[in-house]
Amino acid sequence: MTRLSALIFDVDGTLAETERHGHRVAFNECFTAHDLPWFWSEGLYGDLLKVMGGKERLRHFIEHYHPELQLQVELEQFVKQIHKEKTQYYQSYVQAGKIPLRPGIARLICAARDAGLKLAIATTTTLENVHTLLEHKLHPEAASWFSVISAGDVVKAKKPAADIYLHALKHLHVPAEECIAFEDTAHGLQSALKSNLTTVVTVNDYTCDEDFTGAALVLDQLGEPDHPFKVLAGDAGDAHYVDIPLLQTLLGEHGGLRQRKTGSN
Ligand code: XBP
Repeated sequence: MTRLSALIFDVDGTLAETERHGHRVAFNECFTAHDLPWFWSEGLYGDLLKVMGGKERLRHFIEHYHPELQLQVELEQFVKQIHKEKTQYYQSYVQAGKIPLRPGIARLICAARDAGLKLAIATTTTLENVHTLLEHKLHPEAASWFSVISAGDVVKAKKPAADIYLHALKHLHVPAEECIAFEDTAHGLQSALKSNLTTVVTVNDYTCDEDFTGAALVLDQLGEPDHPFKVLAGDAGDAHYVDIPLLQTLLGEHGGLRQRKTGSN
């Protein structure tokens, strides 16, 4: 049976619920600071989330909702400046303890370390946002627990392109067949599947209606011993929370199926 060697985590929506009350609020605070008459409601932000990447999302918003602005500013410089300031607001929220890790994340990461598995991150957000979240919400040294943190502009094509997961796999020095990825969006799942990764999805209230075809397991959250998960798709056997034995079983079942489908051995 294929050995489980590494876990690869998405960040926003997977490690923590960072979008609705984090990035969205930070963008709005930034717009106010610049006297821009813009407000991203929770509903509008849900639509804008279809565009991965904060800079790409802001550029999409301007091009589609305020095209006239493109003639008034140097767009790329404007987007970079707003995004840089937004990142500072977002980090202040994390540092103030406003954005907790999702259930099961700290427990599973510690269990993976105890089991000698490698850890990696594959995310669209910035490297500094990942460090801030890990160091404030997991452990001051947590960033060093990860063999590789593939983040943001380290690749040109954002999710659903495979690039960010392929970057993480390249620096992990572990074959995709020995890894499991964790995601929360259909875009993220597609990126992981294109990288031939067995993937566990934990939905959130922005993504619960998305198409997760191809995921090994779809859950409401990773679960804790006293807070069992809800299985939305796939087979978790008798498990009530995600632990290393369940992931090893999933890899054996799903990883083998993927190899037979792709003819890779
Ligand atoms: C989700 C994203 C990110 C965040 C905002 O990333 O699309 O862009 O919404 O972060 P993940 P930035 O791959 O972790 O799900 O503004 O730093 O891009």
